[in-house]
Amino acid sequence: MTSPVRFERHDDVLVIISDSPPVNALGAGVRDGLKEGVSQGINDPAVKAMVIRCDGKTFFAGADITEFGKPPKGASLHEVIDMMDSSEKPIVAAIHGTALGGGCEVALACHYRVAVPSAVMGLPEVKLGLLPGAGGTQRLPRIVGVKAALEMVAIGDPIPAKKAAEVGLVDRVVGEDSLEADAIAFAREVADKKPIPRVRDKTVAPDPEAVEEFKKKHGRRMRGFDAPAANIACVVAASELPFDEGMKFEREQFMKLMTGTQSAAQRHLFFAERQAAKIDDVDPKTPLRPINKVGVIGAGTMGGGISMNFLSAGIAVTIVEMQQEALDRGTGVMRKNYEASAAKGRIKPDAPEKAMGLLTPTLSLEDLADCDLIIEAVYENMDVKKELFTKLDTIAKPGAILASNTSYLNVDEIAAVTKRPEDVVGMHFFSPANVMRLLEVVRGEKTAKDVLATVMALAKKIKKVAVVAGVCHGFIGNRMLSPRQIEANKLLMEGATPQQIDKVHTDFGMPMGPFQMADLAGVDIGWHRDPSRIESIRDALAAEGRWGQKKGAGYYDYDEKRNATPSPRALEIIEEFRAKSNLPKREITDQEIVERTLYPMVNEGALILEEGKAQRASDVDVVWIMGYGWPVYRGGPMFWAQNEVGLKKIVDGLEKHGFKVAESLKSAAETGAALK
Ligand code: TC6
Repeated sequence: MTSPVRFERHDDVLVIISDSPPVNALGAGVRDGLKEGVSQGINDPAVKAMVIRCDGKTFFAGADITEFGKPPKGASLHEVIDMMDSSEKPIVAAIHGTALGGGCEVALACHYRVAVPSAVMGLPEVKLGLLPGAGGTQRLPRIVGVKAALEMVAIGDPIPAKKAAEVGLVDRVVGEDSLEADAIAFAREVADKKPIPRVRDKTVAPDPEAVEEFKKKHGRRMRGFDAPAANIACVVAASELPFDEGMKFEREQFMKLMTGTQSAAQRHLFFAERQAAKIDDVDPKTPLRPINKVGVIGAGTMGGGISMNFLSAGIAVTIVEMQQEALDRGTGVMRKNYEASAAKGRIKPDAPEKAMGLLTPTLSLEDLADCDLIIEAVYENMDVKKELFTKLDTIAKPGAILASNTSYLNVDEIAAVTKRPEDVVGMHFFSPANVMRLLEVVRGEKTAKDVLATVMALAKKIKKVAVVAGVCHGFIGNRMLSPRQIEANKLLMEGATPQQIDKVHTDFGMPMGPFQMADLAGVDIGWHRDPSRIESIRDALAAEGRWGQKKGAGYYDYDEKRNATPSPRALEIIEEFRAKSNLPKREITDQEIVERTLYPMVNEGALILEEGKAQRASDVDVVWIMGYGWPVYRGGPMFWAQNEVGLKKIVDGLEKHGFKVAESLKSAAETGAALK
């Protein structure tokens, strides 16, 4: 097999070049090639210095994640990095694209680093539940100090070349189009400089204040995750221990993380996210429909949020409302949201003007005639949607994609009122639509393949993670939410409190439990609005005006800042309703709550897969992580069931509580096969 690494001599400089698409991950072949190249450079008397660079779109983007958990092959990254570090001839890393993880560690083991202005460098391993285990946690603080290192390793966001140069991570920012030539020239400049600067020889002062401040600042976002604490501990070790001891500590911490369930879950998500973009029966080369202008119907919270996604990506939007006042209010909220982001420095100061300049507000549906994609975000009612699509069919230009943001309704039924059902698709955004990353793309029976491919590509452009769902009530996410809610309500009837049930969910790692969610969404949603008809606890709360956060009262009581406290009145209402049922009140364990609220979600997920309403189990995981805050470190419901709990236990639990278990779940539990 030919090596992905080649060597080119430029007089006294040896250039070692990796060409391993798509991202020059440091797989066995690349590591072996690097080792061979560096060894040649060291041993060839005519070579005075070396340059390491990559072909393609990026410098090494990290270790090859697909190799993790498999038997080791070829030279280890440590071996290669040690060899580079100890070379008596200087090595220059020539960086473009994304020098990430192991790639950044290769650069750190080089004696010098040059980068093009568009390059970024970072140690994102923490996002995979890991730490930079090839010396990154020990070398980086020695260059940038404890404070900056903590941000880079324990949060994992990369920094651009200019910033890297400011903090001493990059020695020179070179020409965007002359990386190799500039790196060779730089290598010649430093070829005879002695001693060779080695990061390992530096020391870094401990900074306990910075560590405390960091923990305080990021405590919330790191909650539940193992990796951030391990990364922090390694950075601290870098400031307290000699290099070799620090490396030993880093190794121990790395192995702990690598063999734990969290990293497996986080790595699963990395690939699941990318896999979700692929549609089994659609050729990735399918020609896409051009989308230069998007129409959005409805300027409420949802319509406004949806529009912002496109405006932020530089795509013009025509937004339609029925009343001028609602239109003004909607566009006003969008402007305010942009301005707040600019004030927080999240977007450039001129971004709000730029985005709002691409927006055309109107009261006329006819103004959507030139749109390439029209998304309706109106009231969730089949008759309303049908009427709207009938009109759109007469207005939209041929080839325009007609999308519904429905979260439950039958997209085929909506499509059937048009003469072009092949152009109709569901685009289910999650609220707030400008923030939440999930997009469920609902594939109707007749949705054309190029429509699907176009919407999936567009999703990537607006930075969403899109998952294809089939037509069924609630698609993937909301369909799985339903059994959870049903069981949570039953548990209330049997004696559990909203607090107990919610706490089981938040302790599990969810951002909120079923009743906190009900209070946020509105207890009155879907309520029949007849206070004399009390058929459920929810009805009883709604009848008393306890509609949730917006009313300051629901399953919980709320203060003006919407902080929740347990509500004696809500508990009374629950008890009154419960007492009428004659159900005996009993102690309910937290484990029973897990078994009855989370296991049925897995069961529903299995049914969704059986019915072909999701393409793969990992898609279900992506939906629940991106759309509902399932803890990333548990990998999504299907991953959790298979890898943390075990399917046998799930099936036994479901049977114990009298659920009808999906056949596929039963057989996977028996055979040990993976859920597909
Ligand atoms: C590490 O380094 C640990 C070191 C310790 C050692 C002891 N490995 O994201 P894209 C694949 S941990 C294998 O769509 P983009 C990806 O699956 C690693 N494969 O492209 C996809 O495959 P598909 C630390 C990888 O342009 C294809 O490449 N590094 C890896 O939107 C294209 O990917 C990271 O965490 C990999 N490391 O973004 C960086 N990376 O086409 C991870 C990508 O078959 N990578 N693939 O679906 C990224 O953040 C992004 O891929 C990117 C490019 C920014 C490099």
